[in-house]
Amino acid sequence: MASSIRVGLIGNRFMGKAHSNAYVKVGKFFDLSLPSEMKAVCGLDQNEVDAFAKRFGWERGEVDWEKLVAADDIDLVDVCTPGDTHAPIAIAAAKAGKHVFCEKPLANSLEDAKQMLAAARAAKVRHMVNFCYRRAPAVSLAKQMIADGAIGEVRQYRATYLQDWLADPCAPMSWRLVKKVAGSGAHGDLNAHAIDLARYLTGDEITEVVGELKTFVKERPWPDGSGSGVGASTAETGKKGMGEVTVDDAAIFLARFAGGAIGTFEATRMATGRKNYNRFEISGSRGSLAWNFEDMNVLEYYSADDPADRRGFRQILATEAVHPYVSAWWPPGHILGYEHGFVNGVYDLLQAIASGGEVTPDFRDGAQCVAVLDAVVASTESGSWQKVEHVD
Ligand code: SOE
Repeated sequence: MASSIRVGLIGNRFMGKAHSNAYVKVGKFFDLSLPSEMKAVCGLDQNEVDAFAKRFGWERGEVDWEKLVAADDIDLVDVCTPGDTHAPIAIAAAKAGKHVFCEKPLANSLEDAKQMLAAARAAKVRHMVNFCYRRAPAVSLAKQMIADGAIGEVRQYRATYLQDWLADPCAPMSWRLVKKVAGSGAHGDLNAHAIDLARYLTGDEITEVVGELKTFVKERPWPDGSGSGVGASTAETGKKGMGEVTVDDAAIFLARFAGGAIGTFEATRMATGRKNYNRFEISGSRGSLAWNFEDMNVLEYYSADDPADRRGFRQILATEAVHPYVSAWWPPGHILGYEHGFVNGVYDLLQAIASGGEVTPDFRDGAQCVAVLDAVVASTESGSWQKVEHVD
């Protein structure tokens, strides 16, 4: 029996920071069955990754992910790289007998996602995709309430995920705008979260979709390294002049669920004024639930079973010790933020590794999400409803 879970992280940008912070915090706030050890972090540049390792407390910095994945002192490989590298890294890690944690979307194609799932299953390792919004206490609470029947039968699911960092046509190029690297744009980046939340919350599968992907700004300047924000991390390419945007700026689709519900999904990086407006509203036969990440501790709940003269949406502040994950954190009313979703997720993963138990969302969930994403793309091309492949 191992005495700790030794982690190797690949990627030291936005997600690399969020995951590093999670490993720093998890053992300080949660009681872990086995402690985790921050062994190695891998990046593109040795000086940069060494500085990153020092800052976050990783024992060493590396620039060769194959070496990290094969290392004897690593039990869990955490993949925080762009989508085109998820499959080779995760498959190599599973083959080396390592547990794998991977950023979303799981892969840029369903074929890759299925191979990742097969490799993880064959190696009998734990596998998890980081859909971080599942672990916001208000979202976990919504899941429990739907399962308990609080809103009756789910009839309509509405998801809107709105950002605006590409609304300015001069906003720079980045890997996120290159199809070969990112797979797709707002669709894979944001609709992936929305699809995952829909599957998680309803416990149902999306079986058919029809949609539209749109690119409004078709070329953008390569960055000079002076910018900041989500899209400003491609200076290392050294590219100059204008670059071609090969992904969507916005993606919308309609969905049919196996259980009879219908849904609308909208993702965009062009919604001026909206920064990370990840919202769902679920209408059921006996009530509704609504949530918006921009006020992430609040769950809105309407019950048709309330007395007729008292009905109305109530706001549940999900900061009580009885709410999911909250007892590990602060007293009531002391709200949680973006980073807590990552810490809560890493806690669940480490506990599953320690116990040998299941953890979700796993690679099957990740692959099913990619199946929905791909079906929407196919429907855009065919102009008609498309069946979503079921991943076993
Ligand atoms: C950028 O669009 C981004 O950081 C996504 O990549 C994340 O998954 C999302 O949580 C916030 O927005």
